[in-house]
Amino acid sequence: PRFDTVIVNGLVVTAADSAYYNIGIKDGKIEALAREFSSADLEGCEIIDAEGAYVMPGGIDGHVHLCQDLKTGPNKLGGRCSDNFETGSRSAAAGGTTTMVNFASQDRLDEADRSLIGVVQRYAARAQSTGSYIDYAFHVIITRNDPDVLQSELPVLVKEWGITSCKLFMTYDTMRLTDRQLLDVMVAARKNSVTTLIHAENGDAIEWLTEQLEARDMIAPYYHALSRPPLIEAEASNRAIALAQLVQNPILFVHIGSPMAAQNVREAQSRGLPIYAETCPQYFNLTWQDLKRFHSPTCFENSKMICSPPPPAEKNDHEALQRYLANGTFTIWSSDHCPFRYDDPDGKPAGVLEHAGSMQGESGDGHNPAAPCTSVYHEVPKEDLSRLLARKMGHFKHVPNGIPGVETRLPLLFSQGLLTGLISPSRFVELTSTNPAKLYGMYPQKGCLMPGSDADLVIWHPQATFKPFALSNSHLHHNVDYTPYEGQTLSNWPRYTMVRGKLIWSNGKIVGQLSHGNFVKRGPNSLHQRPQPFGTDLRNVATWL
Ligand code: DUC
Ligand code: ZN
Ligand code: ZN
Ligand code: ZN
Repeated sequence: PRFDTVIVNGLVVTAADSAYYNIGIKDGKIEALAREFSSADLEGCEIIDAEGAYVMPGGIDGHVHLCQDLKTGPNKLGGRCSDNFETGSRSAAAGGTTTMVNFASQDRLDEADRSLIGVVQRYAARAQSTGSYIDYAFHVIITRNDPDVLQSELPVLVKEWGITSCKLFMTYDTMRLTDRQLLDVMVAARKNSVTTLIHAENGDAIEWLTEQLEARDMIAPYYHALSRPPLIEAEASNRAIALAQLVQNPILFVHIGSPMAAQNVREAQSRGLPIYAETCPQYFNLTWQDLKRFHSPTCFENSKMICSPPPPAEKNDHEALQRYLANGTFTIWSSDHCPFRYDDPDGKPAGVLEHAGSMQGESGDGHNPAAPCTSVYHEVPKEDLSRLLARKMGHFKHVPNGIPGVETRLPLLFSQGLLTGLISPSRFVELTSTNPAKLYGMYPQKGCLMPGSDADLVIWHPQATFKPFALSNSHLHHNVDYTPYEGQTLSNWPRYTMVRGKLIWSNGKIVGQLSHGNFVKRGPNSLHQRPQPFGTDLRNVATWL
């Protein structure tokens, strides 16, 4: 047969356009596209009938945390990760994602982690130990400026591992780099064509505000947001843009959560600077109110919603962020999947016990202390509770930052962005697949449907027959015991997820193999066309740095 599989009757959407055509797949790759294949061409191959539904390049999630074991410091990213590559990739596939880029994080307090190659090897071994249903790659998180390591190891990471992106932090005392360290690492990244991801929050200001809140006993989960008001991200993003411009290094801001920071990005882009931005569903669905919701003064379910940057204050901010999604400011839409369980004392509830009284008088939504508590938190075994107390944790700053969402990333944007008309189907594909593929050096192997590209596809349900439903965590395939989007109405869901020609998810079931997912060796960023140093203008550091 000419093909192994042919997708028929699909409304095929790429970042450029949409049209009805058939897709012929051979040996895991797209072999040919045609208005219609002849019956001779179709003979002997498996036919998948899309029944008029959207067919798109598979989702690429550029921001996933699996098996991340950072334990150091308060105000932390660390906590026990409940998803490994098995459960994480299973959940991703069920939500239409075919490739994920995970973080391999250097632990600054662990001397053994001085070697970035060692860090990457450790994470790669974790992926290999379970396997993965979908393809995967790694960003490296650099938490220290060791010039010798950067000089000797970055070229190896790029050439041998295809790791062409790094993340740098401006906050968290055990992770952040000072401004001059940021400059040093950005210059090293630029020399190696490594795309720099920036977590932009002003760490000093967060620590100062946290102390101010502590002095007033304002340490319940809600105050996490007050320790990081929008100015925190606005200031840091503005500073990072200036530093990036100084050394002419393109940067991508991860998880932008405030309209002020998005506006900084917009302005930099209109000045022609190579500044890119990622945003995530939490910033379009949650507000400070979600951090306030609690059942009784000793119930801290709302620690589930703690993430950094925090959700915006109110619904108006969602609308503002939506405008940046529609007008092209945001480059990619990622999940920032952080799999911290609520029933795990080393997960979400860590630290909310000791100061339980501080919520008194701060009545949240639906507060009824007389009603029985339905919080899972109260079911944490007694010995775990005493272990928590013994560790003297009791504060939002001890709750690991981040929330789960690798599976809901595409469906939320489909319902809230594509079906509402906020963004076009092509913009949907650009945000969820094509741009991450280009930015992270996987295009055109991934992120598009050209002959020769990997046959990574997501096929939705025919819209006319799909019954909207209320999302519940029991629908999801991660190993996390909650979803921040519980109860949200979703109006479609991926029907088929195909990775390199193999169905991984089909009609509500995982049908793929853990051995199928491959490590993706990536190339340079192709979204950014690196300008050649030109002229003799000494204000242009590219001519002399
Ligand atoms: N940064 C992330 O990338 N994820 C969760 C929290 C954080 O600070
Ligand atoms: Zn971050
Ligand atoms: Zn409760
Ligand atoms: Zn993250």
